[in-house]
Amino acid sequence: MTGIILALDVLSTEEAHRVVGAAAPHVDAVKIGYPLVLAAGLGIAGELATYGLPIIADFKVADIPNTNRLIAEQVFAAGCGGIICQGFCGSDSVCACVDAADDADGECYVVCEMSHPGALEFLSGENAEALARMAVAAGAHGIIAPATRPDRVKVLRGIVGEKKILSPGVGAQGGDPHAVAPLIDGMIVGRSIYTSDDPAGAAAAYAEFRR
Ligand code: OMP
Repeated sequence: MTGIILALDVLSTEEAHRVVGAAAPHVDAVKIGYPLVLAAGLGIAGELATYGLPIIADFKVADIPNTNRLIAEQVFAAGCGGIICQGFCGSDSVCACVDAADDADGECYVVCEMSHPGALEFLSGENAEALARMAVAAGAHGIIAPATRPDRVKVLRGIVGEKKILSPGVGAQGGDPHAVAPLIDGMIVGRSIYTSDDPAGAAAAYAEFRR
């Protein structure tokens, strides 16, 4: 099953409602992060939850366990159903997010390999594979892996088994949705939907990957 996850990196409450109001019937979850939350406040999570879609907080949490837990608790209390954390701080830091997610009946996803070219400097190859193994051991609900490198998603799938793989990098970053769709559980799509004059139509263009 591949779902479409709308990456809502817009910069105002009004724009957030305009895009989600239009695109909601064509997507399966909404991902919010620093751009929107710094502009509109964390309360936007609860507002967007009224559209009936799970809200994933992409704060790429990367701190000591205590701080990670405090961040994650705020995220779930605000109405989010999922959180994205970094893995490179270690398993205790990841476990803090996983525990907070479990307590809230939510989900925690660990970034293993990123989609941009700079990821090849540190966040790919053996490092990414070690992060994926750690994410599984930590009880994470899934990982983030790059749609820009389907071959790498395949390798990481071999490590995480049935865990969810959410994958950004199609559209504006040039990843091929056809290549990655069979390998993943969620396709994260941002600019190619939210910069469109017709966000509903732009989101509907990904319908063939929802199955
Ligand atoms: P677009 O490139 O506009 O489709 O947006 C992609 C979204 O996925 C943005 O919100 C990024 O912050 C996020 N993202 C990546 O692009 N690459 C990654 O490796 C990881 C993420 C993420 O964790 O969501």
